[in-house]
Order: sequence, then structure tokens, then C-alpha cells
Amino acid sequence: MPIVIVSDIKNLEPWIKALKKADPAIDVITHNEVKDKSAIEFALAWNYPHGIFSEYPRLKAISSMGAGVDHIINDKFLPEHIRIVRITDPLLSNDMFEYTLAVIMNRLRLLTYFQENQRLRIWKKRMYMRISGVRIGLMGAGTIGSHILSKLQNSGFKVSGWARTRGNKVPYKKYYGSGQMEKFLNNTDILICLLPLTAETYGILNKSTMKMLPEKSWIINMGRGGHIVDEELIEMLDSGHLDGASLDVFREEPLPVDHPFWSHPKIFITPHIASLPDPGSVAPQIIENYHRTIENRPLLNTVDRQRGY
Ligand code: NDP
Ligand code: OXD
Repeated sequence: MPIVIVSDIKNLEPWIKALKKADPAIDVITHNEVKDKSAIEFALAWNYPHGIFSEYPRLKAISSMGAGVDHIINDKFLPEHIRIVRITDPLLSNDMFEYTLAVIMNRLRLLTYFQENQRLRIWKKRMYMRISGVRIGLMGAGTIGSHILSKLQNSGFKVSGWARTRGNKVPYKKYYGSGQMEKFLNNTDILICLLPLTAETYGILNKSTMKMLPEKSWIINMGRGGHIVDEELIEMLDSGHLDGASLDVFREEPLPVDHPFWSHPKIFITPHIASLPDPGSVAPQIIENYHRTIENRPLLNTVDRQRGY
């Protein structure tokens, strides 16, 4: 029984190769190659055309090709009984940490500022910030966020996390729930957003919550573009309340060429590359979930469709 891949990723060859290497007995095909849709029980998906899975009468489970599942959850045509699983991968979590560290160190050591001065041949000293002097706050202290917080803490940063629930004991300061959000934001100089996009988190970074951050704070968004109210971010940057923003994710991707973020002097843009899943690293868990699906066993890394993550 084949695995079908339905995705907007242009080159699927590395995925097909990695899945076949993990289990040579399984056929891996793309949506256009499927001859008999009733033979498919397990799919792998990323940014697919919504409604497409109604064509697969025996489909039981869909695995996201990444950690996020909003692109699947938002498919209102997806039958209720189809289970959704996602990727959790230490390599991916660590890639996210390395991106975060790079962006934070750019901010602390003013690298973009000095690069611009180099372009203009300006020799001008400016005082930098120290790791020990900034408080990092991360919204969405889950699988990836906890890894980032622990590594940043080990590097000497003062860190705190915010989640929906109290959860298990963690080695860093943790806030949770809407009741503790303001206190969390009041104590954050660099805010990292790594929330899943759900009905509750949509637009969570707006004028009123950004005002809870101290003057001259900085935002790093690697969650989803829908977390930020774009115009209100620009307003907070222009008013000087926020000193800058590093954005890796956007409401519309690719970011439209006429979007005001592109030319804003306080915005640093990357094209959704905080991490790119490594097919070789994640193929074994996908194959495991394929077998569990076929055998009607409980799946790994399941998503609660009601909760949205
Ligand atoms: P997890 O599900 O492991 O963690 C999600 C965290 O968010 C949990 O701590 C959860 O709280 C918290 N959360 C959810 N809803 C709320 C809420 N309403 N209020 C407060 N906290 C909330 O996900 P991952 O760590 O694996 O991934 C998180 C997201 O990161 C993905 O959904 C994706 O959007 C983004 N991502 C972006 C990438 C990029 O390249 N830019 C790459 C990978 C992921 P609790 O612990 O209480 O459940
Ligand atoms: C993911 C992502 O969710 O790349 O994995 O954003």
C-alpha cells in the first residue's frame, strides 16, 4: 500500500529517497501518480490544496512534513475521522535554536548596523549589549521552544517561557495561561514567538500585547505570520516602542513584493528558513506512523484537532 505525498514542495526527490531508504518495501508516490485512490491509507502533506483528501475514500491519517499542522487543521473539507500527526525531531529543534541564537547575537552585537555602515564606509563605534543583560521570553514553550530555552539558558541568557498549561517541571522560569501573559511580557526584552497557529493564538501579537513589552524591546517571529497583526507591528516600530523585529514567517508566503515589511528599516526578514526538515532525519518516524496506521495502532506525535495543535 503506497504512501502518497501531496505538497507544494518543488523537489520531492529527497523525501521519496529518504522514505524508501527507511523502508524499501513501501512505494512512495505523489498525488498526480496515484492510479487507485482507494488504495491509500496514509498521506504526507505540506501546503496542499484543501479538499483534495476527499478524493481518498480509505485515508486514515495525514502526517505533516513539518512541525506545524495549521495547513492541515484549516482544511475544512477534511473528514473528522482522519488523524493528523506531525514531525518532532531533535535536529529540527536544534536548527531552530541555531537560527534563534544567530538572530539574537545579530541584535546584541549590531551586525546589520555595522554592515550598513561598511556599505557607506562609515567608521563609527556603538556600544553593544551583553548576553547577561537581556531577558529572553519565548511564547510556545513546547517541543522546540523548550529546547531553545534550555540551550539559551546554558549560554548565559536569562530566559522564561510561556505556554497554555503549567505542564511538566522545566529548568527555566515558566508562565502559563492568559492570566500570566502580561507579567511574562513585562519581563521580556527579546520576545520569541514559537506558538502554533490556532483560533486562540491568531493575532496574539497586536498593539495591546506589544505594549506590554518594555520600551525598546525586540520581537522574533518564527511561529506563523498569522500571530502578528502586521499594521500594528509597523505602528509599534514606528512609534519607537519596539526597536526591531526579525520575521521568518508571514501571513502570505512568499511575502508579496509590495508588502511594507520588505523596506522597513527595523525589520529583518528571512524566508521561512528558521529550520528546514531533513528528510533523512524524519523519515523513520513517518514510516513508523505509516505502519501504525495500517495496523490500527496508536500513532506518534498526534495532534488534537479540537485544540488545534
Ligand atoms: P508544540 O506543540 O510542541 O508546542 C506548542 C507550544 O505552544 C506548547 O507549549 C503549548 O502549550 C503552547 N501553546 C499552544 N496554544 C497556546 C495558547 N493559546 N497560549 C499559550 N501557549 C500555547 O509545537 P512545536 O514546538 O513543535 O512547534 C511550534 C510551532 O513552531 C509550530 O506549530 C510551527 O508553527 C512553528 N515552527 C516554525 C518553523 C520555522 O521554520 N519557522 C519550524 C518549526 C516549527 P502547552 O505546553 O501548555 O500545550
Ligand atoms: C514547520 C515549519 O512547521 O517549517 O515545520 O514551519
